[in-house]
Amino acid sequence: MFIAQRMQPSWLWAALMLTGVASSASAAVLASDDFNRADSDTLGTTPVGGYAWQENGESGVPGRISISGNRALFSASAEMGAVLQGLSVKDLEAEVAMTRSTGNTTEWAGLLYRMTHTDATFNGARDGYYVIVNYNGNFGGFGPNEIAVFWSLSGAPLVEAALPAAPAVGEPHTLKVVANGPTHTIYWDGGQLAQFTDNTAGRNVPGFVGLGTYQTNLEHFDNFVVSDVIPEPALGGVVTLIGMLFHSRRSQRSRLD
Ligand SMILES: [Ca+2]
Repeated sequence: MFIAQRMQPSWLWAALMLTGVASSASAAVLASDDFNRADSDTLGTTPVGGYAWQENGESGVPGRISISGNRALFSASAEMGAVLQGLSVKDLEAEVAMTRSTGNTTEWAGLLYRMTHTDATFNGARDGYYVIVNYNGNFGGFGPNEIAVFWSLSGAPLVEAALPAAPAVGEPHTLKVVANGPTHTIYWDGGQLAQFTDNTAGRNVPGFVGLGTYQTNLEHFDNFVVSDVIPEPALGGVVTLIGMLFHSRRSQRSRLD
């Protein structure tokens, strides 16, 4: 109150503008893949970033993870994963367009991040965050048409939320996660769906990013993008900034007086 009463509007604006600039610093794209290339039995490398996809699970069989119609196609009935080699990041934004391309046999599909290993699949054998869109499966009370995030597929979900509507076969949807320190936010088709904080030791660390499926018989992924995230300034920093501006103005006035 004291500060607000004594500060001139111009100083308030300056403080607000600086705060805005600090919290909206642009993120840089680290890797992206539109999968727009010739059909192939392997995913290859990302056009932006040049990271090689490591295909896990049943990828050894041609066609189980492939480029098909300018999208990535996962077409096995077991756990699968595709993780970028050489890109380890902690604070990130990861986004992908995903399309459930068959009906009842499709269970899970989604994103992996902060993974300890690049050979991860949706089987929980590797530590990391699993963002799972559940079309048709059941796992510890986590049911169809929900999104949940697990650490290593162990224990209860860290967060769980119902999808706005059941994804129809052939209908693309956008899944995005923003991980900033211990705070994780999940978006579906651009809208925030869930958020959680995880302060467990050993989880606020860099790791690998990728795609995963489980019991999925035809899931298409497209437009995968990984960006870094500039950590937002702590509230204490903002208060300090305003305090410094106020102090500076009072000093000027003292000298003038
Ligand atoms: Ca594409």
